[in-house]
Amino acid sequence: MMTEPLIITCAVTGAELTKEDTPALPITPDEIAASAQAAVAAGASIIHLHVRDEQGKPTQRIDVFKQVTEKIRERCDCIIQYSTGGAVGTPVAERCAPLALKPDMASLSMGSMNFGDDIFENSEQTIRTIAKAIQENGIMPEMEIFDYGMLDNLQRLLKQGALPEKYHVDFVLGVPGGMGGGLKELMLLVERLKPEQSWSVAGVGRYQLPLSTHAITLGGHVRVGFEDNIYYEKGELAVSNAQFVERVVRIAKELNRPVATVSQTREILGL
Ligand code: KMH
Ligand code: ZN
Repeated sequence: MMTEPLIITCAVTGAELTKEDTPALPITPDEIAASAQAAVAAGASIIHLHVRDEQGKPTQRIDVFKQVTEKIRERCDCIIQYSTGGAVGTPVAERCAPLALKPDMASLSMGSMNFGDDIFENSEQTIRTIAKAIQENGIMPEMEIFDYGMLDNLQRLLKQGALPEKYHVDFVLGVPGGMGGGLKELMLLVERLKPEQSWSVAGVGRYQLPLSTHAITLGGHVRVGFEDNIYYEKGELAVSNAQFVERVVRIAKELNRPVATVSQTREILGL
């Protein structure tokens, strides 16, 4: 619905990038919290959260998630969504560990895929294990759909009762190894959802800007941030996560789509 407030998610750091890729990447707990705060001040209402250890390596350690969550909460009100994807190769038990902290939301990937040169493993057993931990902790999942067949996995597992019935859908398009990020690809996916199902799109790299605009006009929601894209324009690195959020807010305004506050986001998602 074009009148429904637009939910902006910011994926502030991810697990696959380093400061070598972009010096603006937030890595320490204070950097991540400050970057989240600035993204929220710019208009984001959900923070998709990965954290790093003392060496800057991706980690699913519960103590680090706790510390970063507290730092974000001290700075601003927002919906915090923990990653259960972790980094490629993170064992499933580690991926589930921070869920004990009961964040508002958690991501849940719907299938295995190539991920650049790596393999992002999400066997049915892995999905069931993570889904169970999400459900037991009363968390709202966001289903990460990287490819067309992952919607079939979602339907099948739902029918089998392996997934919570209430969820948000996020299409992550443009990962090398997953589905491309054109409008046709997005339409194929969106047309399979029930009209009342909330969805967002995260375009990777050069797909981020066009897909964000498509989602705004189609009545979907938008995810931006360094996890998915480090370039503001071709050849020009972004200076901050907030810079991406600010652009989405400007486009939404031009297209007459209001931007959701945190409480409106809670209402839309039924949190
Ligand atoms: N790091 C990627 C391999 C998620 O957060 O749930 C997977 C990922 C998905 O980031
Ligand atoms: Zn992620």
